[in-house]
Amino acid sequence: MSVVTIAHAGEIATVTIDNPPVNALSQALRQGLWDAVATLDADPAVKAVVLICAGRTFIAGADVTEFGKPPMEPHLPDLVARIEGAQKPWIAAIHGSALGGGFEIAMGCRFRIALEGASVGLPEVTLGIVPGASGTVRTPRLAGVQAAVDLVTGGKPVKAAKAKTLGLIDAVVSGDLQAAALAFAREALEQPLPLPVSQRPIATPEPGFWEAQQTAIAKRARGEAAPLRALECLRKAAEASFDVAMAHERATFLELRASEQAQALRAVFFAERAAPRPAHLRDVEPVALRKVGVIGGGTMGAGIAAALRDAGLPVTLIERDAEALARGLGNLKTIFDGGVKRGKLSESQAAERLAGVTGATDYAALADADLVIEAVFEEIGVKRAVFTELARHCRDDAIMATNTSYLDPRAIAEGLPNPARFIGLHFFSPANVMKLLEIVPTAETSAQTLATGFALGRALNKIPVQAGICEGFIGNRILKRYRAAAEGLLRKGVAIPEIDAAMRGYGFAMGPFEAQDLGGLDIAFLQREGARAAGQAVPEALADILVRAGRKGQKTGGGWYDYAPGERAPRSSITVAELLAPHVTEFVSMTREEIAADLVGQMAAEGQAILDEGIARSPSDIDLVEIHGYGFPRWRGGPMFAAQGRS
Ligand code: 3H9
Repeated sequence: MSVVTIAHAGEIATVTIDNPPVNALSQALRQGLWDAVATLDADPAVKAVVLICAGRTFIAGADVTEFGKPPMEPHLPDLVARIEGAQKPWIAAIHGSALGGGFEIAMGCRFRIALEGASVGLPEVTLGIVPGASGTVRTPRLAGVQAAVDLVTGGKPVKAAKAKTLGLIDAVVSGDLQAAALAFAREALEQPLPLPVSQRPIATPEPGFWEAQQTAIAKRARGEAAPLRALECLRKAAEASFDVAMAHERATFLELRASEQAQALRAVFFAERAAPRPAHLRDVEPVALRKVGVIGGGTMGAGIAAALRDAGLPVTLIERDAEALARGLGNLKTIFDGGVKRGKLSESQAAERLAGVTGATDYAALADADLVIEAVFEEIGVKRAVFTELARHCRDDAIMATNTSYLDPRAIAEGLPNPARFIGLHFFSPANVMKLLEIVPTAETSAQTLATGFALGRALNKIPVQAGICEGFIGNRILKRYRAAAEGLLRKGVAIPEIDAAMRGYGFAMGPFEAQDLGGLDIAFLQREGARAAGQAVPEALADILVRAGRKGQKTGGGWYDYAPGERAPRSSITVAELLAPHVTEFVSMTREEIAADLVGQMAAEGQAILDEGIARSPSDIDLVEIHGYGFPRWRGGPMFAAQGRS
């Protein structure tokens, strides 16, 4: 079947695009639309054209799978111009999302209407590029420079109602989109037509506008190229002619499309979409999840319960006594109240989320749970006791998960009557915010249990990644190597602030030492001490020296840095320099680039070991773990992508 079909309703023609899954602008689709313009221009009976899409969405953008290949005719900017120049007015009828090239096509139309719930946007910067078919040139003509800057440099789509307020669309409709579009078209034909978007003027912004935007965006972008290049294009649109701005945008688009950042972001884009549905589980039916139990209402348990509630799942929260339960429910309330404060939830939504949590101190309350996630203290005896209770009270087919981050899940599952339904589900704190979910099967875990872990990941809108069993799984194992490597540099005489600055320069929000000061040095210290007590040969870390000196991070007024009371700004510490001096054996000089290359290289080397041992299934899984769990800059593609790029 053709991806573009034409139908007639009186003097209005409807062009329907049907190019699953998301009506991306493949060459065939561009050609189909190109030809449709000619066909309809040549048909004297047609007075206006409605452009509408089949399936789940309007055009979601250029076909990203074509980005690695040479551009093929008809080029998108030419197609947008052709639609705008058509002899009959075109009306874009938008449902789902009109994104990137999809919204650019819509801007080529004389009118845009959208269903309530639809959104429009220019997410190109999230792919390391700028809009390449007039997004930076037409958007300010429709909505002014401020809205255009927000839309294009931020990459975040806006909902129909806001799009209407901004002038990006002409009407928001409900019900039958096609009928609404036909009615809109008939009415529009009664009025004089508005100017094509390319012919509209752009109001000149206040003096200093561009400079202020540049400063703000550079700060936010932390080395990511596309947002600033997009700003440059928008400025050109405001200051030069339409044609000059178009040429500038196209050249920038083509240059960035071939850049390493864009390649990295494309790889992440596809890895993220592949992650929730791994090929090896394609034919395995997950267990239906209707009711979930969470054991433990501490930071982690409450975060997990909140994530489940955000996904609409009823939750039973179990704590050991009434007091702990009250604390756990209080933690949940704090999370939802925070959502209200940040404008993410209404008061009534927050109340509804909390009302969906049933607190209990008796495991019998879990009799009808389909899945139970344990999030209690990281101590093997405590965890085993929980699973003994679960085995007694849960249904035989209920899935039992541990949220352990460092313990061996096999040891936790020992003695369970039906180990096929046991699995590790490692959330990251705060669990209702962080996207990463490490899914850790044991040898006994059934395919159905594993598939259910992924189904949960999808339901919670997480990035699920399968990990094998080793200390720290994928993410914490790499973190350990990263920290050890950073300490290695300290031993060679590289200064703490230099290392942190190098990693910030690379694109992390924080360097390794600042991050430890924020999170606390004691957790990893206690793990090392535990391993030592169990007879393992764990070498002395520099962090151990600090913790023994009472320096556990910001919470104790000092860790790798000193902190003035009530302040979070790190200050170099003479005490730390003195404590560590005996361990500094060399004085090497390294540039920040060399520092970052060294540390990222070590992360990648650990990643390679993890792959070789079969702990991770692919390099892109490791990259997703680092990006979504550890703040690795997305536009670098992850340590494995970065290492591959260097070789
Ligand atoms: C652009 O437009 C540049 C222009 O300015 C200039 C050009 C000259 N291409 O996300 P989902 C696939 S840049 C190819 O799970 P949802 C995706 O891989 C583009 N494929 O669906 C997946 O495949 P599979 C700007 C694409 O319902 C399937 O579709 N546009 C594309 O949760 C379903 O995807 C964007 O960045 C694509 N553009 O969400 C929009 N998009 O089933 C990116 C998706 O084989 N897309 N696929 O795994 C989205 O944001 C979401 O897909 C959308 C639907 C919100 C539309």
